[in-house]
Amino acid sequence: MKADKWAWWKEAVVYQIYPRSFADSNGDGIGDLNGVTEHLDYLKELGVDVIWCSPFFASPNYDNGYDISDYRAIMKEFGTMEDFDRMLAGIHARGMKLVMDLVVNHSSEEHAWFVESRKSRDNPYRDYYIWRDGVDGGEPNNWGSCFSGSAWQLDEATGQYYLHLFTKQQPDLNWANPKVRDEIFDMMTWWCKKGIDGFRMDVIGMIGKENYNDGPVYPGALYGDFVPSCQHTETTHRYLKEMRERVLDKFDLLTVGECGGTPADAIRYSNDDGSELNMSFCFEHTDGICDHTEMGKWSDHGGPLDEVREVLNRWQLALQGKAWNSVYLTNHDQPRQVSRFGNDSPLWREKSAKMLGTLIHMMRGTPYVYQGEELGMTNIYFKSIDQYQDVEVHNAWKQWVLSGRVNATDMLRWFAKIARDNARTPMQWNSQPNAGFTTGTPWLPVNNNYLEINAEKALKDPDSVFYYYKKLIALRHTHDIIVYGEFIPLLENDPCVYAYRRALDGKELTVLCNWTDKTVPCALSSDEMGEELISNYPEHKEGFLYPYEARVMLK
Ligand code: TEU
Ligand code: CA
Repeated sequence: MKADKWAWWKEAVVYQIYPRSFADSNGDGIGDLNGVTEHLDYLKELGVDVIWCSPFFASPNYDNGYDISDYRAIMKEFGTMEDFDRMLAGIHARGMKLVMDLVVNHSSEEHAWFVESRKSRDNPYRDYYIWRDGVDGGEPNNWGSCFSGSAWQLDEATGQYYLHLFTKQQPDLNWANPKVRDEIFDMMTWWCKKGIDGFRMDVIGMIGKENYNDGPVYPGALYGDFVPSCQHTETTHRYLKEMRERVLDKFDLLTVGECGGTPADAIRYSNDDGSELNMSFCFEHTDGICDHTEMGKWSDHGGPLDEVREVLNRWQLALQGKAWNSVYLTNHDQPRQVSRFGNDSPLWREKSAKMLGTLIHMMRGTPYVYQGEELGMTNIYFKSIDQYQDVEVHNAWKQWVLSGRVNATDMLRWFAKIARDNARTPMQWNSQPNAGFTTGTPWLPVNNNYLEINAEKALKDPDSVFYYYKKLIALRHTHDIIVYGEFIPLLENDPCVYAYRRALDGKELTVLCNWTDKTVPCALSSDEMGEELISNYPEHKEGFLYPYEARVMLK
C-alpha cells in the first residue's frame, strides 16, 4: 500500500451536533447556538477536534433546516449572527474547528430565488430551478422523491412542474445554470472568510442531473428511480472539480461529501489526488443493508454482523492507498447505534456501546461521533404516529399506511427501529426535568431513560461510555498506526466476532469485537497479540471474548 500523505483531517475526530436537539439556552424548547457555546468545554473534555454542525441557516423547517431560505442568515430559532460569531470564536479558542452543513442540491421554496423563480416563465430566476412541462397531463417523468410521492410538483401559477428530489418544499437548484454555481461558490467563500473550517456537503452526489429520462421501476415500487440520471454522474464530478478550484483550494478545509454509492464512486469523490473532496460517507452499511424492498428503508432488518462487516471491510480495503474514508455508525438520519447494532438493554447497553465505538475508532478513516453516542443514548420507541415529527415518517405513513398498502402495526414497528427521530430526541445532560435540555417544553420528547443515561452522571463515572470514547479519541491522537496503518481483515466468517488488524512500520494492532451477548471462543484473544491499549473488560479469558467484549492490542 502506498504511504499516506499527512493531513490534519485524517488525524481528526469529528463530533456532529444537531443544534435543534443539543441544548436550549432560552427555554423555547428548541436547541440553539448559545446552547452549543455553553457546552463547548464538554466537547473539549471529550477530546474531539472538529465539530460538524447540522444546518443553522434561516429555514421554514419542513426538514429541520435542510430546507434553507437564506444561506447567509442564522435560523431565528437558533439565534443571531452575533451568537454564531461567539460560538465560532469559542470553538477556535479551544483549539477545535467548525464544519458547516452545505445544503445546495436544493433550497427551501421560501428562498428568495425560488419565490422569484415561480412567479413567471420569464422571470430572471426561472432557470435557477428545474422546471418542465407535464407529459400527457401528468408529471414530466416517473421519478419518485426520496421522501415518498412524485419528485415533481405542478405549480398552478405557471402551469409547469418543478423538480424536488426531497420534499416539495425543497426544490432542486439547477446547477447547469452558471449563475447558480456563481451564487453558491460566492456564498461558500463568504463563510470561509468568516472563518469556518470545512463543509459537510448534503447529498452532493445528486447535483449533476445528466438527463430527465424515466427511471427503472423496481418490483412493487410506485415510482421510477432517479439515481441513474442524477447520482454520481460525470456532470457532478465536473461541478465538484470547479468548486475545488474556485473555492476549496483557497482555504485549508475539511470537506466531506454525503455521497454514498459504491467504493468506486467514493474513490472518485475523495481521491488522494485532491481533485474533489477529502472524504465521503458510505451508506451501504446504514440505508443500504435494509433498503432491499419496495418499502425502501422501512423494515426491522437492523444490522446483522455479517452484512455490516462485509460492507465495512470492502470499503476499508477498496479505499486504502487510493482515497480517504470516513467512518460512522449513526447520524441524525439514522437510529441510535446501540439500539440498532448493539444491545440497548440496561444489562448490555454500556458494553455494546463501547464495543461499537472501538470497532469504528480503530478503523482507517476519520471517525464521526454523533451527539449522545458518547453517552450510549438509545432509540425512544414511540408507539403512535403522532409522536413523530419527521417529514420522512409522515410522508411514508401517507404513502404506505393511509393508502391501505401496509398495516399500521408493521409500519410503527419499523419506525421504532429505524426512524430518524430516534437520533433527534434531546441530548441528555443531567437528571433535571427534560434532562436539562430545556426549561420549557422540548420540541421532541426526551427519552425517559435520562435518569440512567446523562452527561452529568457519565462525567462522574470513570467507567462510563464517555470516558471510554475519550480514551479511544486520545489513542488515535497518540498512535500513528490507528490513523495510517494498513487495514487487514481477520476471521471474516466468524459468526460472532468482528476482528481486524492494522499494520504500520513493522507494528501490528489487533482489534477484536464480540457482537453477541454470549461468551464466545476467539483464538486471537490472547496476550500474544501484544500490549493492551483499551478494552471494555478489566480482565480477559484466554481464547474467549466475553459478551460485547472489545479488545485492542499493539505489538
Ligand atoms: O440526507 C440524504 C438522504 O439520502 C436521506 O434521504 C437519508 O437517506 C434518509 O434521511 C435516511 O436514511 C440528507 C440529510 O442528511 C437529511 O437530513 C435531509 O433530510 C436530506 O439530505 C435532504 O436535505
Ligand atoms: Ca432555544
